Amino acid sequence: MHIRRKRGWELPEAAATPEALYLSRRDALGAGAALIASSLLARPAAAQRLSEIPDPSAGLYPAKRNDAYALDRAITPEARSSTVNNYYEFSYGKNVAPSMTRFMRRPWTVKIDGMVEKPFEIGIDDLLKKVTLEERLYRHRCVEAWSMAVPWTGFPMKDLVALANPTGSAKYIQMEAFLDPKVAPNQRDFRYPWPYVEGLTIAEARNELAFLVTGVYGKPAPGQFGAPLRIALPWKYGFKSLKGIVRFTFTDIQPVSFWEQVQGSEYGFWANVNPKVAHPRWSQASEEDITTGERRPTLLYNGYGDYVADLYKGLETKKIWY
Ligand SMILES: Nc1nc2c(c(=O)[nH]1)N[C@H]1C(S)=C(S)[C@@H](COP(=O)(O)O)O[C@H]1N2
Ligand SMILES: [Mo]
Repeated sequence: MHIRRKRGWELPEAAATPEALYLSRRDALGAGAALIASSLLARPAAAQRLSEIPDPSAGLYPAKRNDAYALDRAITPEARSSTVNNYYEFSYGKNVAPSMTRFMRRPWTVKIDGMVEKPFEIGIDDLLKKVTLEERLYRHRCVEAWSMAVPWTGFPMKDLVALANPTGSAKYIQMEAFLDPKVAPNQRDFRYPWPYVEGLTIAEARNELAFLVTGVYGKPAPGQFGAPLRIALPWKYGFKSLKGIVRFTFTDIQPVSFWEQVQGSEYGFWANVNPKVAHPRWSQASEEDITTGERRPTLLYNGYGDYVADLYKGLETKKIWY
């Protein structure tokens, strides 16, 4: 089958190039083979060989599953969760991977700055040496009212907070995604305030559920899931779980997140899941499974209240739902 590069996102979802090809395409670029990549990409056999170029972190997978986080439903098949994504830097549609041809997972440097003992930068593979990866099954609830269940691999956000060693005056962490319009086509769209920014209180970041994600389905994460570093905050609407993170800034000022800047009347800082608080344009009472189409009632804090409700004691009547 000949798939011309340009046609990737014109194809119907079912006919799009399988994930393996995109993975190997990025591996090829990562290995500095950019010049030959475009000719190889048209030929699956050659791409197959390129896929043998190892991800530098591949040996860390699969990580041991932490059974504390059980699901009440089946894991969403990878074929579905890897083709129904939100990643506005690359596409405003849901099939994002075909728009990620220029994305590279390495080199990737993470900066830690602001109100910390000593600001520093660290390469993702050095960061991975300082933490222990584990697998967790989490449900994910997008503010658009769809849901999925995914086996993330990563490490607790509290371990990163410990490495950062924040000063006593830090109250929040601002998290920033990469900015590179050469790689991410929509970052040339000036209607949006790139880079994508999100924030947490330090108490939220230290909650055991806050999970920095490097892999999914027992291997390094494909680009559309936010490789090589994203966060999973399963009690909050999905837009808080930013992808492509390059910076954590500790601060005493509440961060103004991307969607808050774009549409502050609809999206705020807290964004905790609550079935009783409707989005201004639609109900949040139920959610739709992206694979089965099944509708289920939305649960307060997306069903994770046992872990996080204490964080919001006394704040329940405030604007912590959007
Ligand atoms: N950098 C960045 N992170 C992002 C987004 C985005 O557009 N850019 N979309 C968010 C939204 S709205 C959701 S629902 C989740 C989707 O994650 P998934 O594609 O892995 O399902 O990513 C979140 N993180
Ligand atoms: Mo979302």
